[in-house]
Parts: sequence; C-alpha cells; structure tokens
Amino acid sequence: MSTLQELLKEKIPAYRAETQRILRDHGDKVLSQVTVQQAYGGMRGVKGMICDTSVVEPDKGLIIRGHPILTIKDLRPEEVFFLLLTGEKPDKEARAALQTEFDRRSQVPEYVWDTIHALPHNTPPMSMLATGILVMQRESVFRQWYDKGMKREDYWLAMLGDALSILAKIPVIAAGVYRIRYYKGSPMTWTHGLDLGANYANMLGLADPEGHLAKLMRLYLNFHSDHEGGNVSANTCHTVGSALSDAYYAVSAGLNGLAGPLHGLANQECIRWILELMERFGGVPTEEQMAEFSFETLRSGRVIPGYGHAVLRVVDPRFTGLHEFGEKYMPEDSVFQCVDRVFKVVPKVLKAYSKERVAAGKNPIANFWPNVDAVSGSLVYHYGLTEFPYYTVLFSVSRVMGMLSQLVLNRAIGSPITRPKSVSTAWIKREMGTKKAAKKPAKKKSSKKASSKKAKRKGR
Ligand code: AMX
Repeated sequence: MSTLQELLKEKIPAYRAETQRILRDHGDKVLSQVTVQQAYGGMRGVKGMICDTSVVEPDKGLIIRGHPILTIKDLRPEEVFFLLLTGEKPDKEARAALQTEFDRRSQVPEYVWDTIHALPHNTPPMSMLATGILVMQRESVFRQWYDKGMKREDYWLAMLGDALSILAKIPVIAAGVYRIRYYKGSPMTWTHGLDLGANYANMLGLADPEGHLAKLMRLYLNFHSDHEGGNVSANTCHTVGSALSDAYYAVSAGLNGLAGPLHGLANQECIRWILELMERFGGVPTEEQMAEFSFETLRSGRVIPGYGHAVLRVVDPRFTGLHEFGEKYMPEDSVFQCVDRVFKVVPKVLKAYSKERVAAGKNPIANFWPNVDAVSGSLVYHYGLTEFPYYTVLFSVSRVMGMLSQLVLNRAIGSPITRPKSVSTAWIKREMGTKKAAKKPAKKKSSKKASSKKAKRKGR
C-alpha cells in the first residue's frame, strides 16, 4: 500500500470532484431548518457542516469511517489516524512508514520546555499543553509555504506536514507537562519504534511492568480520537483553520474549548464524584447508599457526571469498551468496583428523577446511560495517575487526531472561511412579530409600499 501522503494524493482529486458534483447536483437542497430555540440553544441538531471522519449515531455511538468504534478498538492509535484521514486501515508497510514519520518528528524544541517551565507552577495542565502547542506555531510549514505563495491545491499537503509534527510531539509535551506540573522529574523522550499509546504511557514515567497502562492508553486514544465535526473542540479548530490559520493556531484553540467543564473536563468531575461517594460511606457503598447519594447530588441542583449525552441515547460503546478493560485488568480495584455499581444504580435514579423534573414542569433527562467519562478516570487512577486536573490532557492527546484529520481534509476540499449569519434580538422580535402580523388582513397600506419595505429589511 502507499504511504499516508501517497494515498491521500491519490484520493484527494476524487474527493474534490465528488464535493463539486454534490454541490452542482444538490447545492440548493435544504439540509436543516433552524428554529428560534436552536438559535438560542447552541445550534443543537442544526445540520450545517460536513465531516467525513466519523459520525455519532444516537443509538449506536461513534462510527469511524463506517466502523463502529468497538470493532476497531484493537487498532493502534496511528492506524486510527490513518483511517480517519483516508477511510482505509494501513497495511504493514504504510504503518511502518507512518511510524518513521513520527520517530523523525517527535523531537520537541527546547524553547517549548523553557516556555512551560516559565509558567507559574500552579498553571493548569491544559493551559500548559495549549501553550506548548501554540508556541511552536513558528515551526508551521503551512505558514511558511503560504508566505511563499503556496497554491491552493497544496494547502492540504502543508497541513498534513504540520499535522504529523503536532501528533508526534503532543504525547511528548503532554507527558512532559505531567512530569513538570506534578514534580515527577524532567520530561522524557520518545522511543523510536514504539506506537503513540505505548510511547505516551512510557513518557508519563508511571510503573507499568506488564504493559497494561500502554494497552489502556492505546484504547483510550482510540476511543477519544474523534466525535464528528460539531463538538466544541472540533468545531473551534475547524473555524480557526477556515481562516487559513495554521494547525498550531487551530489545534491550540480547539484544546482551549476541550478544557471546558461541559466538554473535556467532565472526566475529572466523574472521578471526583466517585471518590466523594466512597469517602462518605467508607468504601464501595451498597446500592441503597448509592441511590441516596445520587438523589442528594441531583436535588442539590448538580448533575451526575458521566451520565447523559447531547447526542447518544444508549450506553456509550466507549464506556462498554473501557468497562470491559476494567473487568479484565482490575476487577478487585475498589474504585472500579464503585464505578461498576454506579452503572447498575444511576440509570434507575435518573429515570425516577426525570419524572420528578417533569412533574415540576422541567425538561426530562433525555439519556440515563453512561458516557465514556463515567469510567475512563477510574482506569488511569488504578495505574497511579491520580492527579485529576491532568485528565483532560489525556483526552487532548487523543482528540487532536480528529481535529487534525478534519483540518487536512477541509483544506483538501477547499472549505471556505466559516461565517454563519447571526441575528439580533431586535431582528428576532421584529421577524417573529411580522409573521404573526401577516396572518391579520393588512390595513389600508398599498401592497406595493409594504413589499418594498420588506425587501429593504431583507437586504440588510
Ligand atoms: N444529571 C443531572 N441532570 C442531567 C443529567 C445528569 N447526568 N443529564 C442531563 N441532565 C439534565 C440537563 O442538565 C437538562 O437540565 P435543564 O433542562 O434544567 O438544563 C435536562 O436534563 C435535559 O438535558 P438533556 O437533553 O438530557 O441533555 P443535554 O443535551 O442538555 O446535556 C450533557 C448533555 C452531557 C451536558 C448532560 O447530560 C450532562 O450534564 N451530563 C453530565 C456531565 C457529563 O457527563 N458530561 C460529559 C459529556 C461527554 C463529553 O463531552 N465528554
């Protein structure tokens, strides 16, 4: 098989032609209508962008290039990256070539460490990571080629170069952030020939005599690699990249979105909640105690972290995959046992609580099932990674695979600058009022005058 770059070179002309064909044949068809509720509500459910790397089905979860995530859980993370970009799994040769690329690009410039060391010691790990990526912007091949007058059809190639460099360096920087931030020693270096997951686990410097943490890290990176295009980090990265900002700018912006409590930070909240629960009852609580604690959380106005989802309506298959890992490698671990019991109790509690909410005139809870964050923290905790504020960094190392793949493909098809239309509150009030008024018979105004006024408004 060809290398990643050769395969993309073969495929991109067809991908471009297909895009043009779709636009020519279907360009004026309607994908979605937008309600006022959606305009105020984070554009939920509005179909308004294209993403070919993966889809998230409410009843199936994450599907990467047609493969449900659990069917590709044993791939190495770089194979998932290859799949995200090309739609194909690499063969042995393509995998080896990709490994050589990562080995060659993994050296982190010294000024990155100087910058991270210069930050105040209590800087959150996510700020350290995003700073580390941003400060490397001066290395961008895309920027250098662009400044020399790069042709539009080569954008993807320059973007791919930056993507490979960021992906090779981010595990090194992320592991270095862990070691610097938590006083574990100097950053460690990339081992040539080791895959992304094993390298990352190794550079954290935690004991892993049987290689189980490396195994977990591969699974973790695969499961968090992509979640279609509309989530905050992917969408932010896409928007910044659409201005032809390079991958360093775009990815660090995406990481800043991932750092939010409603997105990548939720995994920290989950483990915190589990440990609070165990502390309250002096170990793994009974199901009754768990239900009591859960209702207490909900009635105090907080959410149960790790449960519910904006899109999913079933148990997140990524939860299932990580839960199976826990059952196999740490069945006696009390934190994992607690997570396992929570899974038996919380969906019933949420169901009952949702009825209370509805009775009180509030929205029902749409999904009672666990998402990936309900279990992921307990597994890394088992291997000694107990510093919760770091957990979003783990997520970041993985999610850059999706962000970078989408950036490369968007430059390949020549996605234009993102520019949705916003409307003002005054516009909403006027337009919605106009519709209502339109039902009433018009007063004496001449129809010519009225229509010219309407046209003026539309032209604004
Ligand atoms: N506990 C308590 N209440 C919950 C809940 C939970 N686990 N999940 C949903 N609800 C509430 C919502 O807060 C919302 O209340 P509101 O109408 O008063 O604002 C109501 O139920 C309806 O919400 P929904 O339509 O079911 O979900 P949503 O799309 O608004 O929110 C999500 C989705 C994930 C933010 C929400 O389920 C939640 O806060 N879950 C807990 C946090 C979590 O696990 N986040 C991780 C998400 C995955 C990720 O990005 N990493």
